Amino acid sequence: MPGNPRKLTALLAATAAAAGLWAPTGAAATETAPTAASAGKTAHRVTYDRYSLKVDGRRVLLWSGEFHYFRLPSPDLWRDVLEKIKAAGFNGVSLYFHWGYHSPAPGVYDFTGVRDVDRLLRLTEELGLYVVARPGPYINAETTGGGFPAWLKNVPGRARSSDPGYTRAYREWLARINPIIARHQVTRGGSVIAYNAENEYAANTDAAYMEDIQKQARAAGIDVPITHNQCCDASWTPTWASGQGAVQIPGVDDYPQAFECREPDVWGTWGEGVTERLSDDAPVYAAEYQAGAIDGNKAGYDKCRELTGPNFMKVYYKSNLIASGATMFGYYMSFGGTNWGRLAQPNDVYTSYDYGAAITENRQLTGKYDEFKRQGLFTTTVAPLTKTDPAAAPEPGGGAVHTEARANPDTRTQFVLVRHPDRTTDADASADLTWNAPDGTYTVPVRVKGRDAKVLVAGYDMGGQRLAVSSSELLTHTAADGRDVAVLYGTEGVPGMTVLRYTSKPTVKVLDGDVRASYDGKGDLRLDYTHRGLARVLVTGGGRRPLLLLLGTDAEAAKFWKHGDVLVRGGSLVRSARVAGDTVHLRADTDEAAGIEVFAGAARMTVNGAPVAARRTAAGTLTGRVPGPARVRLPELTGWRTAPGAPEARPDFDDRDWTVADRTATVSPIKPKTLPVLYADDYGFHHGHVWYRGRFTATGEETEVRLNAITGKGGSYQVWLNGRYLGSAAGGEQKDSDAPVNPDPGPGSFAIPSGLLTKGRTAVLSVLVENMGHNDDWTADDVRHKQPRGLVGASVTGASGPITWKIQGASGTDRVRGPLNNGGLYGERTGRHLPGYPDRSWTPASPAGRAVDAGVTWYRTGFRLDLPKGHDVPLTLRFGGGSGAAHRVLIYVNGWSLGEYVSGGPQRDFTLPAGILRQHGDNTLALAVVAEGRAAVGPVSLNAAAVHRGGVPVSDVPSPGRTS
Ligand code: IPT
Repeated sequence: MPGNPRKLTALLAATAAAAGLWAPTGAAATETAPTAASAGKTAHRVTYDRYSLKVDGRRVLLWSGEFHYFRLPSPDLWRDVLEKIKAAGFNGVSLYFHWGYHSPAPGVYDFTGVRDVDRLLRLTEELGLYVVARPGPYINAETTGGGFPAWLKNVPGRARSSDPGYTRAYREWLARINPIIARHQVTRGGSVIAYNAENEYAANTDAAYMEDIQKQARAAGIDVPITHNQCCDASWTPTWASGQGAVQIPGVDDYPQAFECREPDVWGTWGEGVTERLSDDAPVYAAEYQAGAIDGNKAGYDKCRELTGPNFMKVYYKSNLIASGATMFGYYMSFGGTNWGRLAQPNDVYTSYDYGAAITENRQLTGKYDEFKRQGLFTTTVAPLTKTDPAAAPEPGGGAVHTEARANPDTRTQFVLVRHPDRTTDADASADLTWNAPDGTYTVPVRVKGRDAKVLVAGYDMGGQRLAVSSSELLTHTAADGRDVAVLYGTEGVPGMTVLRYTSKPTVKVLDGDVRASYDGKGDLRLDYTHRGLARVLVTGGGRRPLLLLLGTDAEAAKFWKHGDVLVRGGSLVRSARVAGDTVHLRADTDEAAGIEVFAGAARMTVNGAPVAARRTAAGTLTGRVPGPARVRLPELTGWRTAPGAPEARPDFDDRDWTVADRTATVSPIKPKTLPVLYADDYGFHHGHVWYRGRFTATGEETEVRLNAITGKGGSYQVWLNGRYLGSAAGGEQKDSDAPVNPDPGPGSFAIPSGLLTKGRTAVLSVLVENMGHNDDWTADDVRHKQPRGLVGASVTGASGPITWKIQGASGTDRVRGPLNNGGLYGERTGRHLPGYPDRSWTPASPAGRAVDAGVTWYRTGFRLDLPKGHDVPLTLRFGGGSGAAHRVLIYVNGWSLGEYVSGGPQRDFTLPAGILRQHGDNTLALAVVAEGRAAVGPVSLNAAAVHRGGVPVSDVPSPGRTS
């Protein structure tokens, strides 16, 4: 993440030329996303015009949420999250593919296990979610190296350019990922509807490179439209809308709230958030629209969720829908996940990438989820939204509200935005709109209470009904059992009116609530009510099929779920609903015993495969009762054993197998302060801690060790001389490529106690340096991402001869867990983090209340889980808070690195995803405590973030133990 993106505008150069075109076709109608039926692999045609994407000529409004499979290392949970995304009304997902996650070394790629993206794409296909595939090669995403493999740091040639070195490298990645994406395209019966080239490619651009990415895609059979996500607004040039390297559908990223989560009430820091049209021939594409925030200032993600909460979503998303006419949306993020392993890019994020998203890191649904559902069900139900032009808005009368409108030129359906003129105000304003709707002119009273906005609809053929106008918002509608069911909603306590058209006087029966109906004799049936609870009105006759109209509040609207034509009310999550014969089959999660109601022609109900007693209601629906969750007891973490973990600090440690560090040149644009080059990446050690051991012949006059280390933000390093701990220092970082290269990064000077060194004897300097992850390459200039990790300068004041160095990082790559999983701590090199490590000889002791010395200390224990079957119990590891010197704790569960606790840091709860965690079996927990002085970690416990009956079946992710 670049800081304020506007800062960089000046760096960027403009290009302009002719637009690339894609065959426009088709009439207005909607297309639902691919369904399981399309698993029969029917090929579809994907086209577009200035209004929208089209599948087989039918228009699609793409409402997608961003999801990072690499931040959820349990493929069965991909289903959980994607089902939740689908149930929120999304019809698509936007997926980054992470080069570095798949490639530990040049020419080596892994697409198995937690990296099985073919499986991910099969799943999107099965669930009927369209995919915007975003394989970079550069992705940013606050992930290490912005998605580049760390080995790219050693490849000469500027990344994100057409330099031959980089070209060879990225073509290798594209040659692997493109064929996987290609076989899952909508055009081959799959889910991929668009392909995004590069990512916010606006600084130091190279059009030949941008063009070549697309050539590589086409050569691999990618034939869906190619898109790009331009940073922030069209002032960022090139936009890739025209000229060499142009894409078919240029889109814009918009983060109007910016990222200051400490001030969640400050709105619009980065502008109005109205997606710009970049091409006359392609739809307006909100490629990344803010749906959360990174927590650079460590306010905690709940504050980020507030900054981007339901009110912001109402005001900004609805404003954008009407002001921009966009029909392609990617909300970043729908679920953020975890920077497990060493996935984080250290400047902006820590272990959690919760992002303040609608679905939390622990896969829980929030108030933002409800708002997504309210908006998503609407945008993906109402077909005329796929083709709209700006239209005259109803006059707001004397009232203090702002109106803005769009209309479908074919159906004449109107969409009217109603909000405060100043989006950030929390006033309570009312107005009577004079609305020239397709069916007549109406006076429509509206009220905007607080930070809110509404999109009202007029002149809409709602199934078999005609909605003339309404001051309530439309959630969705279905047709089942020979009648229509429609849900309208509005602010609690605020009056509403709805006009429906009939050819003769219909019969109105108010089943529930207080609704007054009047028929004007000329076709208008007017309903007046106040939004309170859920009112039910049955309208029959009048020349139309029956309508069950449900009038609710925001909260009531959020209780609905829609799967195909089955509308369901209740349950904490309804994953799927299907009617077969006279039975409706639901897959649902419940948090408490509660009613569940189905608005479809069925007489029986099953929930999660089990029959549920159900009865028909007066409203012609079916209600059943579902049980709540079982009680869960979690084990205490006991039986700990401990062992010291920094033998490398001892002068007699055997480092015979270590790599000699004697290089004198580096590819990095940042040059070392002293030689030899000690950059960890240059010796093939890319992730986690590295150890250095330097030897020199002592003069006895030495006074000070002076070092410089780059760890990335938040890291530290530790120094021993002849086994004596000299202390620690903060690791440096090269913050921003706009700033001059820091000449003295991560400095540390360590006084040498007199008498420690003896003249003529070999002295051994041991240095442990953490690597917090690699910087991104947002500005495409190599300065950030190729900045080194490890020591960049070393000298001993008073020494006369040279220091000879050896270096050791991670030994080999864990085949299953991947290259980012572990670093070069002694315990990591010897498998102490793995299941089955023989720790019997270790000292029994728990981390709670026990102090450790500076350096590295390991703890291990095991625990058995037997969570109730058919439940979802997301667990976290909770750090109660320690004391003493600064310390950090690497967390390993069944050998998987699930995060780093940092004393005084923002995160105390660490997500332990089911699958990595054996929910019914034995688990191994290993902690590596790296302390800068004497410190106590404090209590560590298991904690349930929630208990749901339901969930998805989760099988254990293979977690090989120590073999030797
Ligand atoms: C934009 C990136 O495209 C995306 O990868 C991610 O970094 C996101 O922002 C922030 O979380 S960068 C834009 C905010 C300038």
